Formats: sequence, C-alpha cells, structure tokens
Amino acid sequence: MASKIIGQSMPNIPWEERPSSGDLVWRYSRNPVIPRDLIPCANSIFNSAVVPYKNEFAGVFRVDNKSRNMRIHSGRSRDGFKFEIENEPISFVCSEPEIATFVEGYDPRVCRIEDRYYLTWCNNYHGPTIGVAYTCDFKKFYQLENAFLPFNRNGVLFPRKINNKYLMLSRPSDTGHTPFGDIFISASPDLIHWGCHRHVMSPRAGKLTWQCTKIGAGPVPIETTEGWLMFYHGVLTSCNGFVYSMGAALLDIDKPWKVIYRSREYLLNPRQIYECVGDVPNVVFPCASLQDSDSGKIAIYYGCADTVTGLAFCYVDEVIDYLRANSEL
Ligand code: BMA
Repeated sequence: MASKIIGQSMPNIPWEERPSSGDLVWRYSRNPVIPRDLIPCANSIFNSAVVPYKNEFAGVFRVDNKSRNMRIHSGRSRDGFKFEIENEPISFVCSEPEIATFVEGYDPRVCRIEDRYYLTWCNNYHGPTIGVAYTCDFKKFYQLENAFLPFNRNGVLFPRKINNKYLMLSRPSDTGHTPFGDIFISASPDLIHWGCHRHVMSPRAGKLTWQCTKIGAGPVPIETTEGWLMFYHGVLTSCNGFVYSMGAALLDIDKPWKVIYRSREYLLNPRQIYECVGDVPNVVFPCASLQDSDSGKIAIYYGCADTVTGLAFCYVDEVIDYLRANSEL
C-alpha cells in the first residue's frame, strides 16, 4: 500500500512537475526562489521557514544584513514562489528582560500546533541555544524561554503532542562551527520545561559518508501512515571544508527516537551553481516543507550556500519506498 501523508490537503501547494532526469527529489527550475537581495538590508536570505496560512503562505526568514548580523524577519506569499519579506526584523514581545535581549538569531523553523504557529530558531544566549516563540498572525511574536542550555542548534518541533507531550528534535553543539553533532529528542508538558531526552541518530562514516561529521533535523517532521518522515542535513568534512547535503529518515510514530529507515545516500546535495557558490560554498540546508495529503506532494524550502533560498519537490510514497529499499541504520 502506498504511504500517505496524515494531515491537511493543500491544493495550492507550490509545485512543478518532475523533469525528465527522473530524480527522486528535483529542484524548482527557477531557483533560487528567494534571491539574496529581496529586501534592501539583506546580504543574504536562506535557511528559512514557510507554512500554509489562511489559504496562502507565511513564513520566518533568515536574513543576514549588510553588517553581517544574523536576523529573522517575517514574510508572506500568495503562491509559495513569490515572497514579500518585512524590512525590519521581528521584534519579540517578552516579559523576561534577560531573555528578551536579542543578540542574534538564525535558522528558524515554524510549526503549527493547534491554533498557534511556533517559531524555533538558533538564539544566542551566552552562546547558541534554541529560542522559542509563537505567533497567531505573523505580526506579533511572543517569546518564551529558551528550550535548552547552550550550546544547541536545529531545534525542530513535532506538529502535535505525542503521548501527551510536546516533542522537539535538537542537536547539542558547541560555540562555533561544531565538528560533531547527533540528533536528540526532548519532551515537554508546556513548551517551557524540557526533559526525557532520547538519542535519535549519530553521524556515521562508512556507507553513510555524506553524513559522517554531524547531522541536524530540517523541516518539521511529516506525519505519514508509516511513521514520521524527517528530512535532515548531513555534513561531510572535505579537505576544503564542510559539505551539507539532505537525506531523510523515517521515525516511529509513537516513539520517534526509534529510527525505522535512514537514507544511505543523500537525496539532495550541492551541485547547482547557487548551492556551490555563495557566502558558504557547498551547502543545501532544508528548513521547511509544505505537503498535500491528497496527492502526496511535498515542497521543501532549503538554504543554498548560505546565500539564497531554493525549492525542491518530491512525493511522499516515492521517498518512503526509496528509504525502505536503501536504508542503513
Ligand atoms: C551551520 C549553521 C547554518 C549554516 C551552515 C553552513 O552551522 O550555521 O546556518 O547554513 O552552518 O554554513
């Protein structure tokens, strides 16, 4: 039986048919979908999150400005291809002055849980950790406590409670360009207090060399009839620096720290000029997906070379079939 997405139908999902190359994951032919200079202050716009919002799309975007400060901005789109991004970064409402002091923020994810859109991002509080906020309208954002002690990156929420707890994927790290990194899951009753930490996956060499240095969750996991489909980034250390590619794993529906399948090969890697050349060369960094439960279509937004944002497409049943046949745990 073909695997299905459990969730909303999205007849207006941004989409382009697969080209004749027949790839499992294929790029939008007019990438980058968001150019680096969409707003005047921007040096680069990448590693950004898009969600369906009121029959259109909204999102939170990583904008590095021309002073090279990392900021996050909100934005909107009618069709998921053409975006309007606010010129000013998000100014969070926060009742805790110590947490409210914004130093820098990057790599946002957005996860709808019930009627709120939760934003998680890499927030600097004595080093990188996971900031958490929510919005209902993409205008006012209410900041909560940071989820973890520093140092941590790639905090990604699950879109519903599991066993009555909120769950978040994350990657404990260090202060800099971390040369290691495993994916863990933590649980919370209230999105403030986090515990019950469980290990999900480690980087692996050998048959999984593309993900041998570090791995980190990408978009919000997609609920399917087979389990949670998690796209993630995997990093290889080459003689010329890090190379970031995208793979996928299938996680157990009730105990998502249990990995069912994990892709032996990458599904997307830096090979187009806008992925290989930019402020940080050789990076594809997925941060968001849109999916249509009727057709099984998935659209993935990913950062390219830390400079622009790309869009890629795939079908859920094909990705899960592929994982079933090409898994290395
Ligand atoms: C990671 C993060 C990402 C970035 C990547 C490649 O550590 O900082 O924002 O895309 O490095 O530079």
